[in-house]
Formats: sequence, structure tokens, C-alpha cells
Amino acid sequence: MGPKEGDKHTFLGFDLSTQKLKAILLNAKLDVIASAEVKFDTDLPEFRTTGGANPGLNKFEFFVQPVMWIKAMDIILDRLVISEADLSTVAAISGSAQQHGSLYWSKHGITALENLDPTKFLHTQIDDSAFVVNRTPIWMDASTVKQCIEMETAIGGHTEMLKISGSKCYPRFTGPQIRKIYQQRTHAYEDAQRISLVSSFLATLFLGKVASIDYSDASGMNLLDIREKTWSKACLNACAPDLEQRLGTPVSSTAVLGNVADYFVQRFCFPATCKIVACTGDNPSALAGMLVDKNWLSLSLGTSDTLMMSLEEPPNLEEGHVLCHPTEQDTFMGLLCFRNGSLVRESINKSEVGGNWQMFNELLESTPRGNFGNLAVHFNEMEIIPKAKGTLRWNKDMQPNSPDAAKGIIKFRSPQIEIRALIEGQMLHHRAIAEDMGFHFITETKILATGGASVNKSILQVISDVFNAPVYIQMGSEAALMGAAYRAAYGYFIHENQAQHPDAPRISYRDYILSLTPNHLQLVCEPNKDSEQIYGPLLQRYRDMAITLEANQAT
Ligand code: ADP
Ligand code: XUL
Repeated sequence: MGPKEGDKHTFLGFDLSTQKLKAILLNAKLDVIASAEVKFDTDLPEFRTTGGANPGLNKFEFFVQPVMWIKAMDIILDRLVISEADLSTVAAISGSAQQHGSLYWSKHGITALENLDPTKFLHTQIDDSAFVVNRTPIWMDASTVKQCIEMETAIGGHTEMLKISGSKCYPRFTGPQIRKIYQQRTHAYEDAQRISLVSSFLATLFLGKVASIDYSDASGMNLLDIREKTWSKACLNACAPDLEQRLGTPVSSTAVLGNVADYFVQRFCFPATCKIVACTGDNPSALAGMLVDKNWLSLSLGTSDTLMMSLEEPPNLEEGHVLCHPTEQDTFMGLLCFRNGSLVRESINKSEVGGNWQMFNELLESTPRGNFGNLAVHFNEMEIIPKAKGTLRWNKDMQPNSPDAAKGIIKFRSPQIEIRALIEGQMLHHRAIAEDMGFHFITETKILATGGASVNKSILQVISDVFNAPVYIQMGSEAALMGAAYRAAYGYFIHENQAQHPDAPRISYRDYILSLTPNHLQLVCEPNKDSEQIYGPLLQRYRDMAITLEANQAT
């Protein structure tokens, strides 16, 4: 490949997140040259989702009809073409997707996938009948507590599960979800030829055959041995019979899986040599998009709020998750996921100021740090860590063990107090759990904010103060999406380079991407000098509130 030819190459990344499907096209210098998105609630109203999800039969169940995602893919590819993106230049495609969700392919589905007719839409060919379960359980689903207990018991307890898979069993994790399908819909499970994660499903569409699951997203299943990077026999046995053949062999998150299916060559003019690089979960992909080292704490403010960090060794944790690092070999990433993120901020925004972010921010900025001692914890949905549900508001006079503490106060006296109490409460919660996970806040600590709410500078300032660290954002686009396109570029480079120079030393992902795009971060907020003085004591106050909420669950 001569440099001229390489200059024309582009890399396409997708992010199939909770609320949208997003796409981004990068040129050979990794600048964004085209983008498109499809919002599930508004662009595909026929699926009747709220925040991209459908509620199930009970309050713990959430699902999506996979055909919605396929229809979204039809639309987004058309939107890219309409935006004049030249898809004939795409050298490689990769993707990122919400973690943990699982899709169950029927025999018919796999045949349809392998025989796509380029004159027709994808969703008319890969329809409901392509899946033996047409309600894909997604990460918001918390209905598998029973299966979690069963799986942990079968392998000798939660500590053993944690040691092998990097996490104890969590209801949204794929293993317990697969077990629930096996128990409640045994025939469907038996008919399932293959099982995909949402990320590997994305790769599957482009590959025209069921794609391998990557190590990082596989770490969110309670099925992978994260040190060996192979399926753990003990975990598979604790989950469901004959599972290994349904999952296929896991691969590296930058592996080239093959060339794009002929459907895309004929219909959208992709080159027949276009490579499909393994897709991964949105959190690992965000870490790949951020290109940061171990002093950074990454905070993604999407539908869920998540905290991510690089780890050389898996720490011994009771809570939180350790995943195989998506781009650095023999390294791990720490992940904390909180269910009550943007949707709670949205609901308070709506109730206090009619859904206007600008007004929300003006009110947030009009109140002092520490909010006169008023603090709130809003766990509208059952939180993941701590396992608690409910809302608690305390003013400065509330004593943690007083008779009123469990109920708190009903409402604060003004919208501005309400708004600051929410944001400070959320960020104190995140900081407390990060500390519990073993993240050491030092002078060099920096925060990288990403996800939908990272456009909001007023919220970022609160984050900077609560964590007492400078906050940066990513230039270009959201980290998970950038991570997808970056991995496409790196996977392609390694693949080509290895073919041409099999003995050349392997350049690391971070070195390669930074050599092309060195200035990708922008400083947006710095902490005020008195931050630690204010938020140090409030951290304990938050902990008292969380303990109170947890105790409320028991009563
Ligand atoms: P996901 O990837 O989980 O689908 P995104 O990362 O796209 O979600 O984030 C979507 C969220 O971003 C929305 O729920 C919305 O509340 C939030 N958001 C968008 N703009 C703002 C803003 N200006 N201030 C605060 N939050 C915002
Ligand atoms: C991570 C998690 C969520 C989803 C959706 O464990 O459940 O962050 O990946 O973004």
C-alpha cells in the first residue's frame, strides 16, 4: 500500500447505544468527515420505546425488539449516503454497543443473514423470525436475581465467580440472562443456533455471518475467565447446557473478523476488501476512544453513568467489574455502572424547569457549592451499587440516626436547591464508589467526561469540584464512537502491516492512534480551591444517606 492510496482510506465506527444508533466516518488522519444518527424513540416510534427500551411484564424487566436495531441500521446507512459520505473508501468498520444484551439466532435467521438480497432492506430479510427470542433482554433488566444466586452457588460462591469472571453475578449480566431464557423458554434456547451480544450482533450484520464475541464485552457475561481469555467451563456449566457452541470462540477487541458481506458492496458500494474489526461494549470502546493512562478516571454520562479506569492487575473487589482491556494486552479495565444517570437528570429537569437545560444550568450555577447543606439521593430505578431504590432528601439539620432520617424531607424549597442537590448527590455517589473500588485520588488525577451529558459545562464544573480534579472532554465526537472508528483503523493497520512485514514489532494501539491524532483532549473545568473543604465532609453525608436508603429496602 503506497501512502497516496492509504490517504484515501476511511474508517467507519458505529455505536448502538441505549437510545440511538450513531455512526461516524474518519479520514486517514482520523478527523471526523461524516456522521449520522437514528433515535429509537422518535425515528422508530412503531417500536414504542421510552429511552430506547420497552418495559417488560414486571418492573424489573426491560427489552428491545432486535428488528428495531436492524431497521435503524437501514436508516443510518441511507443517512450516511445522503450526507454524501463516500462509502467506497471505507477500509474497515468496527462498532460499539450497549453491554450485556443477548440475541438468539434461529436457523432461519442465520440462513437469511448469509443470503442477503442487496435490492431489499435488511429489516425485511432479518425480521422477527431470525430470532428465537424476539424480546432481547438489555442491560436495564434486573429480573435475574434468582439465576445469579444459582450460578454463584453452582461454582462455589460469589468470591469464586468474581475471581474467574471479574464480577460477581449481576442481574443484567448475560450469563444470568441466558440462564433465565434457558429455564423459562427451554425450547427457544434449544432452537437457538448461536447467541450474540449486542456488539457482536453489530459485527454480524456487516460480516453476513455470526461474528465472534470480543474479550472485553465477553467480560460482562459472568462466563469468561478474564485471565485466560477463554470461556470458563465452570461458569458455562452453571449457566446452561451446550452453551460454548452457541457462543463461539472469543477474540481480541481489535481482531479482523473478515471482509464485509457482499450485500453492502452491492447496495452501498463498500469495497469488497473492507475489513470488519470485532465490535465491543460501549464502555470498553469509550476507554479505547479516550487513549488515557492510569491517572485518569473516565466518566461516561450516557443513559447510565459509568466510571472507567485502567488496571494493571485485577483488584480484589466485592463490587464493580473488572474487564479485559479492549486495546492493551494483559491489562484490565475497572468499570462501575450506575443505572440512575441521565434519565434522573432529565426527569428533574422536566419537573423543575420544563425540560430546559439552559434554565437548569442557570439555576445550578446560582446556588453555592455545598448547597447550604441540602443533599439528595435519587435512585428512581433499583441502583446497581448500592443495591437500593428510592429518593432521599436531607437538609443541613437532618441527623443521620434521627427518626425523620429514613423519610427525609419531601421537597426542597426551590428548584435551584433541588437541582444542585441532585447533581451533587449523584457525583458524591460516584466518587464514594470509585474510592471503594480502590481508585486512588492523587494530585495527578484527571477526569475525562464523555457521553450525552458531557456537553453540559455546569454539570462538569460540579464534577470537577466534587472530585477535586480537572475535567477534560474528548474532541471530535463521543468516546465510544471514536473508540469504534479508532479500533477499525488500528485493526486494519495491524492486519495489513502483519501481512506485509510479518516480523516487524507490533506497535501498541495507543502509540499508533496518538501518532495520528495527538491533541484529542480539551480542558473544560478546574476545581475551585475550596472544593475538598466542602465536599470532603459531604462525602460522609452522602454515605450516611446511602446507608439509610439501603436500610429502607430491608423494611
Ligand atoms: P446512550 O449512549 O446511553 O444512548 P448518550 O450518551 O447519547 O446516551 O446520552 C443521552 C443522554 O444525554 C440523554 O438521556 C440526555 O439526558 C443527556 N443530555 C443530552 N444533552 C444534555 C445536556 N445539555 N445536559 C445534560 N444532559 C444532556
Ligand atoms: C455497563 C452497563 C451500561 C451499558 C449501557 O455495565 O450496563 O453502561 O453498557 O451503556
